[in-house]
Amino acid sequence: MPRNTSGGFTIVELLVVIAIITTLAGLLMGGVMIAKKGAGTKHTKIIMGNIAMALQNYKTDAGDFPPGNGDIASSETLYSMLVGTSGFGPYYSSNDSKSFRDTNGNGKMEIVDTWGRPILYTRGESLADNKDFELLSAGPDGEVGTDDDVKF
Ligand SMILES: [Ca+2]
Ligand SMILES: [Ca+2]
Repeated sequence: MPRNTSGGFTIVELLVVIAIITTLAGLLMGGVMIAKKGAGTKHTKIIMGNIAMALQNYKTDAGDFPPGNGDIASSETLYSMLVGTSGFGPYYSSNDSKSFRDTNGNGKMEIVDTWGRPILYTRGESLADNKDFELLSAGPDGEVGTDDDVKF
């Protein structure tokens, strides 16, 4: 292959450099994505911690935790019990308008995770480890039952 003697780059050298830059940029983007994912999960855990605290306060006043079986209706019940002003509430509030959404469009709000999906609430004997309740987020992929789910 003829070598460029002017001190510049040959096409091959240029292609190699471009390939290296592309790879590095890809790695960097991947890192940013992972960091974003991690931040979202962390944020959702903080939301769940706050809900758990609100649930304890609710129980102190009401005598028991709200009912819930992990479906979206239970998320709506959770919202109305914690964010609603009935009884001694609200037990949970947020200045962030993205904290609450009506994800299924039935006019009843849910408390949502970082990705805008409802935080699922289960209360009952079916739970392992004698937990009083469980909070579940589908995580970054939006699917329940995968590795990235966030649980409390
Ligand atoms: Ca709803
Ligand atoms: Ca998931």
